[in-house]
Amino acid sequence: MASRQVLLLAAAAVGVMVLLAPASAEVFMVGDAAGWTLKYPPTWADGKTFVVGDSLMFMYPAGEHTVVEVGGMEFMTCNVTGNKGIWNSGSDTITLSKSGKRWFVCGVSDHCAQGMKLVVTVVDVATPAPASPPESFRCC
Ligand SMILES: [Cu+2]
Repeated sequence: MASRQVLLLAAAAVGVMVLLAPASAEVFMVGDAAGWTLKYPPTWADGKTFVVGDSLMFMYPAGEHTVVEVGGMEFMTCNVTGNKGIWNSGSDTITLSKSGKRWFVCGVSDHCAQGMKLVVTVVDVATPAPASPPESFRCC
């Protein structure tokens, strides 16, 4: 009888772990159909949840735009000097490797001022419950 209860508990524990397991990493196509162009919709990121491990894919005609990672202050003013990184292949995938805010703008001409700017807030995955066994497992 006791062993049966343990089995049930174990099954329940596995079920909980499966439910809490992080979903596989998502790849977000920045701007969706508009891509990373002057048609980039400024509200694109609204309502989206970016989780550590997800990535952003910037698609644009190479040579016409760039992706420049900047700080929050630079983002406000479209200042790309002292940037944290530049991508210009036209098909740039940037992995969101840690939680926090990241700011991206286009570094070409006045495109940033025209709306080619993206801020994302990256959140940690909901962490599964600690691995310590339930009370009943420890007992004799
Ligand atoms: Cu541009």
